[in-house]
Amino acid sequence: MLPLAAGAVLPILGGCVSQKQEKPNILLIVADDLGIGDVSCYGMGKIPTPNIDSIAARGVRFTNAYATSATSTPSRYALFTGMYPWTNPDARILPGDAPLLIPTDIPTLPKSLQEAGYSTAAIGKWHLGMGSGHIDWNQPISPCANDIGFDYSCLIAATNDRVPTVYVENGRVLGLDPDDPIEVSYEENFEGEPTALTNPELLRLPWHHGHNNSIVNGVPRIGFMKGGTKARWVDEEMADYFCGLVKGEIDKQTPGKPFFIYYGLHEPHVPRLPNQRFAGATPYGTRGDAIVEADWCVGEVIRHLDRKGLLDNTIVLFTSDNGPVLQDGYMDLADSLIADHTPAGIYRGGKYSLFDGGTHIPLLVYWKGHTRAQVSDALVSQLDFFASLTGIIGTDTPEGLDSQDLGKALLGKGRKGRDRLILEAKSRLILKEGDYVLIPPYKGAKVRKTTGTELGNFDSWNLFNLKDDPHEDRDLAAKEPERLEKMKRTFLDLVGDNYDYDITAIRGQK
Ligand code: NG6
Ligand code: CA
Repeated sequence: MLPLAAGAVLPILGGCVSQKQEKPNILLIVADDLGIGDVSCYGMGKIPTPNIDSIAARGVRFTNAYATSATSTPSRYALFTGMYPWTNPDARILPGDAPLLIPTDIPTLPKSLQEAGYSTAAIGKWHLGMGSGHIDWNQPISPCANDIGFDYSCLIAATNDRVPTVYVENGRVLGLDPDDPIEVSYEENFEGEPTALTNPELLRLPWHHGHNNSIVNGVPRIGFMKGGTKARWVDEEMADYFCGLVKGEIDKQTPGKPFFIYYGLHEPHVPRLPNQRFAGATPYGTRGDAIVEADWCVGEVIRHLDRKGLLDNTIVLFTSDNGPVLQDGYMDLADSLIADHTPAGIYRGGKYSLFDGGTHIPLLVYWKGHTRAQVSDALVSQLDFFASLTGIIGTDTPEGLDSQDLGKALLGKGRKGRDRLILEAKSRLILKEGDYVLIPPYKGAKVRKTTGTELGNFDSWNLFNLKDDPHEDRDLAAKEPERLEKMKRTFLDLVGDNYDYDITAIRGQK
């Protein structure tokens, strides 16, 4: 056990009239498509992230932490529900008008925290759907994030490249002019509305693949949208907007009542349009500059907590929803300017991939007086945040979750992580167990041409030892047949019918 540092919260003693809060606040920051090599304290890449690194300066830096999935929706589903995303066949990249993916009657992390007396807020990227079918964006949208455990929410419905390009606060589009109603479609354009195909002259950021529907702020998007002109976000102001909301949320807190804030950073997901003041912050183009912007936001929020005297009793977690990608649909030069920067660090693949770079993400955890500067190689997943955080704050953890209580590991008080973890990329599943990873055969292209991603699709079972071979270059299937058989059995026992050689065709994911 670590000794409690001065200023750490001690249990209230009998007779003490102190209003001291017993449970710690929780600030969970989840970046979008940020690689392990994009965070400078991992010592792999070249972009400076001093504010994010400051979490690790007195906290735990995990070198073996995983999102459950190589894309956002399933990854965030697991994080909030504590369930493997492949147990819900709808948990895959959602359009901006998708219904709420998380059923309102299942346990969620924010609900459990609410029950434990927390005020809860979700700010930033959502991508878990809202409403129950066809959404009228001009009316209150129900159910929404507030129905799965958040007292307050202000969100982008999906991603910053998908319509509608508006903020949705507590289920209502913010700043909507009733005389200019919003309409959204993922099927067809609205008559007379410009798209990237009909009006390329309106574009200030050209598209590379996909992203050729409605144009908002000179940026072509996925999906069609009409109206809601005043409500549309300004991409370059999004970081300041959400950062300001998080600070405002901190200011709103009642003394003595703990809070949970989920802060979904939109960076460095495409389109990468950081504020002008970050232009040229790195030699890596707008992707690098967007990462510096995200780092600035993290610093702002941490400094704000500190100024308010709240940092001392706040568990700060910083992570990313999936691995990095350079070319994800716009001609923003992210790939040609990459030079010596390595977003996925020493790992192979990235976003969308079954290779390690798809899900091996940064994770930093800091809680003053409880964590000390250290590096942990315990295998932990965002899937485990639910049971671990409820365990740490001493409240009930619902039965039947896939989430494991790794609270000790998360605070650096033990090195015991998970024994094994199923990872997912576009419905394809693999098994990670100890130092080994088992990749079953999958039909489909070896490389996703549009993004240049090595997908990890093999014709046979592949086995890698990540400790000796972090880049997964040497298949050990023939060399270690016994381990291969054993891991195959474990994998098939765990995933059952969810393993299918041709799964992407079945689930319609390309
Ligand atoms: C893909 C988009 C990509 C990105 C991704 C979601 C195309 C061609 N590509 O379908 O640009 O938006 O979805 O990313 O449309 S995620 O990080 O939210 O999962
Ligand atoms: Ca993502």
